[in-house]
Amino acid sequence: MTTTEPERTLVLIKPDGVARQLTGEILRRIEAKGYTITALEQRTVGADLLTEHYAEHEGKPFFEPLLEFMTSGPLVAAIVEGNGVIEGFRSLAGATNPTSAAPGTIRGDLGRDWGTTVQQNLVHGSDSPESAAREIGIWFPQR
Ligand code: RTP
Ligand code: MG
Repeated sequence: MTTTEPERTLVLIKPDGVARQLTGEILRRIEAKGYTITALEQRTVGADLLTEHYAEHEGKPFFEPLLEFMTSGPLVAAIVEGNGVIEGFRSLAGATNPTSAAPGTIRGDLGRDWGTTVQQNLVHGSDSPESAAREIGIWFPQR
C-alpha cells in the first residue's frame, strides 16, 4: 500500500477570535479532528501583507472594512497538515456568514453577526491547493 504526502493549509484565527479568547478552543477543534499544527505564530500585521493575502477581493465593497478588521489587533497564523485538510478545515469552519453556518462548525457554534459591514467570522482557511501554497508563502515564507 502506498501513501501520499499530507496536504497543508493556511489557517488564520482572525482578530475577533483572539480578542474573544477562542484561540485554544479553535486549535482544540483542529487537533481533535486529527490534523497537525506544524507552524503557529501570533502576530499583528499591516495592510500590505493583507492586501497580498486578500488580493482576490481587492475592489469589492467589503475590502477596506476587511483590512481594517484584520489589522485591528493580533491574529494567529498557522500551517495545518493532514489528509484532505484544505477541504476538511473549511468544513470545520463552516459557512462564511456565522448566522447561516451550521451548528457544530466553528463559525456556527462560536460566531455571531455583529451587524458590521464585514463578517467577523473567527477563522480563515485556504480554499484550494494553489491558494494554500500562495498563502503559506506569504505568511511563512521560510516554510
Ligand atoms: P476566508 O477567505 O476568510 O477563509 O473566508 P471565506 O472564504 O469563507 O470568505 P471570502 O468570500 O473569501 O471572504 C473573505 C472574508 O471577507 C469577509 N467578508 N465579509 N459581505 C460581507 O460582510 C463579507 N464578505 C466577505 C469575511 O471575513 C470573509 O471571511
Ligand atoms: Mg476565502
